[in-house]
Amino acid sequence: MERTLILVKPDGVQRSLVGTIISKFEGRGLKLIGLKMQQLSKETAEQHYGEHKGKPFYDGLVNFITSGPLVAMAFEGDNCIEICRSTMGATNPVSAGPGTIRGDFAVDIGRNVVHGSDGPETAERELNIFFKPEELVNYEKNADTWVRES
Ligand code: DAT
Ligand code: MG
Repeated sequence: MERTLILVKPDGVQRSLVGTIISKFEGRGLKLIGLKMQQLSKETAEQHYGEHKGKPFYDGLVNFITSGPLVAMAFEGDNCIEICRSTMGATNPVSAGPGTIRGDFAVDIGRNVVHGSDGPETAERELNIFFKPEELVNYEKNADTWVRES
């Protein structure tokens, strides 16, 4: 079963978009299995964004993601990584389609309101940064038969 990490970044929290962003993923029928608010330390931010170390935007990215509280979520379900990425829209909001989170609520690549894991290995690594195994909840969702055929 696929799992993914989603973050409402500090800009999304400050702009009161937490509920709206959670609703976008929930509304598609994805199963929420973890949720918490926290402010990242520089060390945790560097761990999370390690793949971007050395890039010109790296320092700004670490400063931004540690600049205020964020909301971390875990979703579970077949294809949830790709489903979440398409719900988020393109990394640069200038190119994000209308109806996507970034397309509807962002204009700047450095303030793109949401993060989502980009593949199964990344998702596992990132979920481990934000959640202890026991913080991810195992449960049946009765509505799932109305969301997925099988
Ligand atoms: P995504 O967040 O869509 O997975 P990414 O992993 O390539 O995109 O980059 C991580 C974040 O870094 C991204 O959400 C915003 C920032 N970023 C990426 N490319 C950038 C650039 N060229 N200039 C400024 N910020 C950038
Ligand atoms: Mg990424």
